[in-house]
Amino acid sequence: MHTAYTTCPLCEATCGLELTVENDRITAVRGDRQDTFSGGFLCPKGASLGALDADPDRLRTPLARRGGEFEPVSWDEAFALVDQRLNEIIAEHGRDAVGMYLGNPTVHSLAGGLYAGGLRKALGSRNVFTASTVDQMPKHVSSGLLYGGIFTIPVPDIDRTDFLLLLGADPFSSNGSLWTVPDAPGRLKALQKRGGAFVVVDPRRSRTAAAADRHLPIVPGTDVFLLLAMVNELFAASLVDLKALAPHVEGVDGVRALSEPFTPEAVASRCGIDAAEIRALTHRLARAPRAAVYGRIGTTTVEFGTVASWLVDVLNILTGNLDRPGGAMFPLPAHVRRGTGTGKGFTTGRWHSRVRGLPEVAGEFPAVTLADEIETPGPGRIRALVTVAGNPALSLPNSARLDAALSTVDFMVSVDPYLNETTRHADVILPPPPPSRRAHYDIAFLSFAVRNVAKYSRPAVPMRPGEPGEGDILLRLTGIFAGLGPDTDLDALVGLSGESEYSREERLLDARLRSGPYGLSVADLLDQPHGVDLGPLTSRVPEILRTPSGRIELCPEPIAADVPRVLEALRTPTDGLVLVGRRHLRSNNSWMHNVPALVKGKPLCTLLVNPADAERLGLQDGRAARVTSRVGEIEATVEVSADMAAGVVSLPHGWGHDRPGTRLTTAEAHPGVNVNLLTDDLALDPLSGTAVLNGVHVQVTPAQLTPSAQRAAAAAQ
Ligand SMILES: Nc1nc2c(c(=O)[nH]1)N[C@H]1C(S)=C(S)[C@@H](COP(=O)(O)OP(=O)(O)OC[C@H]3O[C@@H](n4cnc5c(=O)[nH]c(N)nc54)[C@H](O)[C@@H]3O)O[C@H]1N2
Ligand SMILES: Nc1nc2c(c(=O)[nH]1)N[C@H]1C(S)=C(S)[C@@H](COP(=O)(O)OP(=O)(O)OC[C@H]3O[C@@H](n4cnc5c(=O)[nH]c(N)nc54)[C@H](O)[C@@H]3O)O[C@H]1N2
Ligand code: SF4
Ligand SMILES: [Mo]
Repeated sequence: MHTAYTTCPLCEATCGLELTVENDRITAVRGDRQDTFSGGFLCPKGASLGALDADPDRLRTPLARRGGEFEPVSWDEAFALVDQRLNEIIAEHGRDAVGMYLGNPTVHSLAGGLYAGGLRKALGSRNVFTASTVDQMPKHVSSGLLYGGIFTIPVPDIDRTDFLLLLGADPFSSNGSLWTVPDAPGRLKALQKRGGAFVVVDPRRSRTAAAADRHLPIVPGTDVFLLLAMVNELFAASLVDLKALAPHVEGVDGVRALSEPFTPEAVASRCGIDAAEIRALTHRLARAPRAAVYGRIGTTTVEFGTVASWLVDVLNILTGNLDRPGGAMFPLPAHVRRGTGTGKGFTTGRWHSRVRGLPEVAGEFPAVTLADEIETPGPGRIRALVTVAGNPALSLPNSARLDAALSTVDFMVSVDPYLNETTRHADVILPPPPPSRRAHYDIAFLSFAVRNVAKYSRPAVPMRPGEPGEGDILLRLTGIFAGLGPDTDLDALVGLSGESEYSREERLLDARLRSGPYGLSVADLLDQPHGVDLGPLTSRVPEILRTPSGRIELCPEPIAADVPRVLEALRTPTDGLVLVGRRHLRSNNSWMHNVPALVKGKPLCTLLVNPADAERLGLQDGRAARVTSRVGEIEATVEVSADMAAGVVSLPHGWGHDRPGTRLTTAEAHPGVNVNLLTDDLALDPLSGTAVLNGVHVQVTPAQLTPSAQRAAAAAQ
């Protein structure tokens, strides 16, 4: 029996864990109280890491489809099959015929952080898709345009601020996103205790909204109007004050002009928030000694995701809160070099998708068009698909269509520990080892951390002989794509030579740390199992900028060009019910419903309906409702809740574990329904290609009506 210290890989909070390991199994999980960053915080998901690790449904060997059935095969057999089939397809149809989808856990692993880029490059296909375009791509685009770098994303300096405005985020449930902030609830309560405050804008009284000093229920999809009105008011009331940032910003007048039509009065009824309230909020933000605005899923996966994401930063800049302590700041992680202050800037649309002509963004196409590229005949059609750590069959809009499309590809390989809704379509499944047998360093999330910290941990349990790590799997695939085959020298593939006492990933990380701003090494981190604290965030403008001008380009042309569309939407009245999503502390996107402790108790996948709407629509708590949208219909259990704003219903994503041919014993017993049978693959934010997952128009009727009565009831809405 021994104790191991590691970092939880399950969400962006990067909590330190203390694991008790007996006979190579995790028998207890505690928050690591000595962790320099998380201080012992632990949520129910982290607490279930042992159960997740030992899940009997987790695949232990590769599987290959033989005559319709999956059979265990050796690693060598599995890779040989992938090499043969993919290279046949590439030889016959070219590289674009192989599509790739990278899912969310790719950014939670050291292997993904180090090798996903090389994997994409070696494949050389334009048909690359990731979960970013059902998530945060609007923020990347806005940051690319403002600062020249898509990862140049400021985070609220929560521990030193006086006032936070949070839009479309529920960190009490999600534990923060693009904001690595372990124990967000504790830090928000500490803010209140020291006399500060936070305000939450959300159509649902979320757990975070319930704890806030003020909750503003907003009409879904209208944050862009609210934020423009706040900008308008800053100018109108002469509250614009860039402070130390002034010499580094251009385009302020352009922003003023863009915001002119969006007075608080003009947007109030569309947002469902009084003009006086908008003014008071703006003045509170501007007058707070130190403040920050933050927006997440409810501001990105919407019709105007990029403009809204940009406005979040515009407000921080116009109030002088960007890049100063207590405002919104840029972390300086240990593995990333300092910048030079200028660069090439950022553009999109360097090439376009074959079927819908959608622009490339950050080297990928919108995930909403994956089905089009599989279904539509012609040169460049996707005939083979590689998925890594993704479950697009549940996580992408109009998933009935995508699910059907996945069953038609000639060859599919999935790097995934489960036989689930997506991988059931694969020909070969390559399972990475469980968390206990993985090294950990957060390449992605330390760039969004509210303190500069660094932490590395070796696997808590030794790797099994002959067992490839996720890094080996990704590199062998890279070798296959590069035409070198699966047995190529993996060290050479990543530019390493000679012997070392360190693992391949450790050597690569070590090189990055040594050339990083603190000159750290892997050895330094191995000496500090609870992490190294590198201090509070520091100002980084102008060094961090990579725009051609060397300044923050506050009024980028692509954004300005999208604002007329916003104005048109403001003037176009809408009505009817809209659907939004939500997250729960015991759930994690689509893949943790197989852990009994996380799904026991009250069902999590319910349709939240405001009491007045329930009454009007004849819906009853605990009874089924039929929900219909342009693309599909589902039946969901109603939960009448005064937390929901009137006119808005909410259903979480990641459910619908009732597909045949999966191996998810617990999840299949708690299937829930897949909300993405309702979301629309034609609805997207054009600047980022991101799907509209919030603010989806739906009709809701009691499920017990006859089909014709249902149609009549839906038509009446
Ligand atoms: N309607 C609606 N849809 C949404 C959202 C929403 O809010 N509403 N949210 C969107 C967001 S933000 C996201 S990020 C996406 C997520 O979408 P995806 O990334 O497509 O899906 P996940 O549910 O995260 O599934 C992760 C997959 O990785 C596998 N996996 C788990 N751990 C590992 C590992 O260590 N290695 C490998 N190789 N595989 C692993 C799991 O078995 C699972 O198959 O969903 C999006 N879809
Ligand atoms: N427990 C748990 N934690 C997670 C995940 C999980 O599935 N479960 N997923 C992880 C992932 S991949 C991500 S991307 C992050 C996401 O992190 P968050 O963005 O904090 O996630 P949510 O909890 O979905 O919060 C989004 C909120 O936006 C609200 N909302 C919906 N539409 C609108 C709108 O139009 N305007 C406004 N203002 N609000 C709106 C919803 O009601 C919801 O409360 O969470 C991560 N952490
Ligand atoms: S908050 Fe996130 S990182 Fe922390 S224990 Fe929970 S799942 Fe893990
Ligand atoms: Mo996400």
